[in-house]
Amino acid sequence: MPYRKLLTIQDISCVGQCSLTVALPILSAAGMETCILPSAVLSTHTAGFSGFTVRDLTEDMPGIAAHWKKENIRFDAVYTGYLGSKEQIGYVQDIVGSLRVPDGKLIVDPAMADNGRLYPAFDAAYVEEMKKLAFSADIILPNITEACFLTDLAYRESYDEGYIAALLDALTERGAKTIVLTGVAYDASHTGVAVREGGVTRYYEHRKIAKGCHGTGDVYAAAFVGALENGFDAYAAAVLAADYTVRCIEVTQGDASHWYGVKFELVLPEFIRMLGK
Ligand code: PXL
Repeated sequence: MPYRKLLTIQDISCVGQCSLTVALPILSAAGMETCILPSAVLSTHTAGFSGFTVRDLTEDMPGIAAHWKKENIRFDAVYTGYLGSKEQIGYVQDIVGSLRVPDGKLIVDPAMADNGRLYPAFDAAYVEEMKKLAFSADIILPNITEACFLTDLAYRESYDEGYIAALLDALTERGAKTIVLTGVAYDASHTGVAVREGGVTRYYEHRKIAKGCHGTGDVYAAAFVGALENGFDAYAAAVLAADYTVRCIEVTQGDASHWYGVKFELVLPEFIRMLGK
């Protein structure tokens, strides 16, 4: 594969193994120049720590983008994750419109919700903005909660294949192109991912190891993008990312002090091998 330059836009949670502290090493390991645009700087992620600090970087975005334009910098792909504010989503759309190469992909992880709820920083107005970004993307990676917020369908704890098909249909009707729906679990000991591409849905099921490991959505999305940009198709990238994420959870489980993230670094050599490098 040719050497590629990717831009990822998400927050820096200084401690907590999520967003940029996960995406940057994983995408670099996948052999890409990984440029970053931090959406915010937080002392930790917001899922389980209390009293975290947040500096929203929305105001810095137009100046950074203007400088990149002046320097004629362009990106082969753009991958967005947790963003800092609803205003930011407009800037992100400008950046994608002006700084992505013509056939470059936009991959959006609408990282805003889990377990039936929005993350503390977000509200209904944010969801409306995220719909615009997500439905303009080439590929989206929502979990079931995020898919519900994007489609206004009711969230369900337990469901069958009919419910998942209805979610995928609703996302498609609203403009989603390729969909990688994560955390699709039909029984308590398994989970998996449903990939809809070109009207065809394929499901990859794997063992469910632990309940609700923080940061695994970000590990998954970064590994997916890394595989995709290495020439894997969406389903193959979704399978590889699932296998890698499961391994990350395996090496972390059993260490109760490590509740806030997964030890993804320990499995990077395996990830590189999975990519065939
Ligand atoms: O993993 C998603 C994520 C990213 N960034 C921040 C978060 C979360 C999830 O809670 O709080 C700041």
